[in-house]
Amino acid sequence: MRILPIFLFVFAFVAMAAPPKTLVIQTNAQCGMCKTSIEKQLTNLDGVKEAVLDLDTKQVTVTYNGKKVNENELRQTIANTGYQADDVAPNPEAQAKLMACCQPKKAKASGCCAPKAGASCGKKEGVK
Ligand SMILES: [Cu+2]
Repeated sequence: MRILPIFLFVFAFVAMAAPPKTLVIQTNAQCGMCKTSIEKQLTNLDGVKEAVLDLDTKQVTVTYNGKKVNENELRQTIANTGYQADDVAPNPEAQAKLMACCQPKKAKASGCCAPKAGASCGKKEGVK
């Protein structure tokens, strides 16, 4: 096994350099407010460089330092904000505090969710 030492060397080198990792997490974000709060909570974490949520796919792409924060912590942060994160269920208390339209069960009934990023849940699109 001559390749193993080489592999370990490369691995050690890569670990030292700590290039940013990227993780895509499936959430259940409903609107621009969901997007803002998920991105904000993630970027508040030490080690997270960037978090961008795509409202079309509801996936958030996180760029982070794998030495400072791990995948489970990223998902847990989203769950603690009140949202689904892959197979991690949302924290029920946090979810209950979200705007009604940001909660999956109430979202359809209230119909107030703003479809675009930056828009507010408090106002219906196109309604004064
Ligand atoms: Cu929302």
